[in-house]
Amino acid sequence: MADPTRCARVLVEELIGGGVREAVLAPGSRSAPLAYALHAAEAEGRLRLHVRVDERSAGFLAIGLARATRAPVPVVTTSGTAAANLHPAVLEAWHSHLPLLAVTADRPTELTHTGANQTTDQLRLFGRHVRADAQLDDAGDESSWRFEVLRLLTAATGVRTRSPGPVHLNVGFRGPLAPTGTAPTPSPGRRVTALPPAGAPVALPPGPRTVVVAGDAPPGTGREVRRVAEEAHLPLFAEPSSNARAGSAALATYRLLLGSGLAEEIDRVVVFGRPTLSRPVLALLERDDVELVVVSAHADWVDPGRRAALVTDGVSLAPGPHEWLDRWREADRQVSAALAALLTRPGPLTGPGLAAGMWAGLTPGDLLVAGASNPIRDLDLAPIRPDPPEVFANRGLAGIDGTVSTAAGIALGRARPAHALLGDLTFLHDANGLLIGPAEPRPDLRVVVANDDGGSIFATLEHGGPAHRAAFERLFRTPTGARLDHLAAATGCGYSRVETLDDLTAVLTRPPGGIEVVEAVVDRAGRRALAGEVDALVRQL
Ligand SMILES: Cc1ncc(C[n+]2csc(CCOP(=O)(O)OP(=O)(O)O)c2C)c(N)n1
Ligand SMILES: [Mg+2]
Repeated sequence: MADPTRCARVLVEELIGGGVREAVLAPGSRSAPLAYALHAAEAEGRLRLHVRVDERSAGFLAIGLARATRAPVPVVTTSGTAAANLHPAVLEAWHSHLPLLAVTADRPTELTHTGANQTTDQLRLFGRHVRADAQLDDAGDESSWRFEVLRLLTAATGVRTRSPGPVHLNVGFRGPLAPTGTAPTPSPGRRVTALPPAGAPVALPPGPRTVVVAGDAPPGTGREVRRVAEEAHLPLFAEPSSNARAGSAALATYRLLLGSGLAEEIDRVVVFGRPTLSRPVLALLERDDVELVVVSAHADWVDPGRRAALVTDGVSLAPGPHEWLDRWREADRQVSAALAALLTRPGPLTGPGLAAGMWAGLTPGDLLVAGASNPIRDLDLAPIRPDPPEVFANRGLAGIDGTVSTAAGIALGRARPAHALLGDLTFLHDANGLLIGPAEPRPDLRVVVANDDGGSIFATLEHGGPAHRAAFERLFRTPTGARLDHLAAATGCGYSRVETLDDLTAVLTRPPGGIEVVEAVVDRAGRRALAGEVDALVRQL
């Protein structure tokens, strides 16, 4: 006998037993048994529910919650296209090792090919981009419901594979879809324990001139990387979302310094996290004359040139001579001073100027979500400070989608105000992330939009050159002329506009209250020329 209410209650109970504390739901009828079960669990104070109307945004809200809490987060949808809208978040979770649980309601399998409404083949909907999947049915037995949730949570958290990531649970509901009075038996409370921790770090022999590269990584990893580099006196090339971009070893302008003679002296690179931001770093990882050591906590690792000499969980490095780091620091001091002069000369606000202002204006306890495209690359040139904010970014696939929702998830997951720095297209792409109903937990989130009316990163690439001028605006920049003030008004968000760094600093002195859109108009026409000037700074060394 089908018993959707009991099935949904058992599933939710097992999710809670497996550590789920936040859940995201989008509305629909087929998913109603799960909706009621989540609602009941929230009323009992066992989890917190977030309801969103757009499934793509809902998926990225779950991404933000998972990033912030490191716990598994289910996102529940109805059947059909609703389920498919989770695919971008599933891909991001795959590449970012996040325990996202895509829970999709379905018709019973026998109706798949009958032309029934809102019914398609949802089995393996996300293809090879889930770590595990399961097909359940409300006519099944309780032990299989419990077992499959346990199996999926184990796969999602990666405790036995060291490969956390998304999973898919597809549940066929026959009905009745409204609650009936059945109560499941209590969970047997099974446990799956983690694999033993990795052994001692590999001691790297002293001698080769070594640099440390820190790509995107959670805050805990970032702190560890910083410690390793500082203790061994090694130059540290740390992306903003590595959370290692701080302290005495980190170099603000490393991306530029890789174009100097110093870079040729590098013998060995130790890479942590997932570097994606700049061509000079990727070229360094691919160099034939450099020994590459990759440190990864996961089953997979980064090796763009397919030439890593060692892949390991951790390394230890004896302190080397100060001279190597001192030379890099001196070069960084000179290039940083020239960069600061470039960015503070009179004229309109620039993207890198805005990013530096934002980096300087946030306090150590702040949370910052960096959007793809220029914002995160501009932050990657900001001066090093001892105590920067924690930084998060969707670098799994570097999409410009879902970022407003991700930022909301970070703020909600940490129960603290958050800031985001996003390009205008990145912001507009997830405008639905601003739609939050009156009964929902509301984040305190200030979204600073670097508005240059379109995708200005393309102006700094080959497409922005004179040869492609005729096609550039329409094919690449794609200006929208959108009125951000109207959008903020339509969605009930606060709005302000800043034109100077002083305006921005004034805004940043008060904590965000609710969702605020801060439109920062940044120079568009000079972007390509400025990028050229920045790249040329290293030639003055
Ligand atoms: C979902 C998705 N679609 C397309 C892209 C390709 N893309 C990369 S940057 C970019 C433009 C971003 O514009 P904006 O957010 O305004 O930032 P700006 O380049 O102006 O700094 C696009 C379309 C992407 N990364 N993700
Ligand atoms: Mg833009």
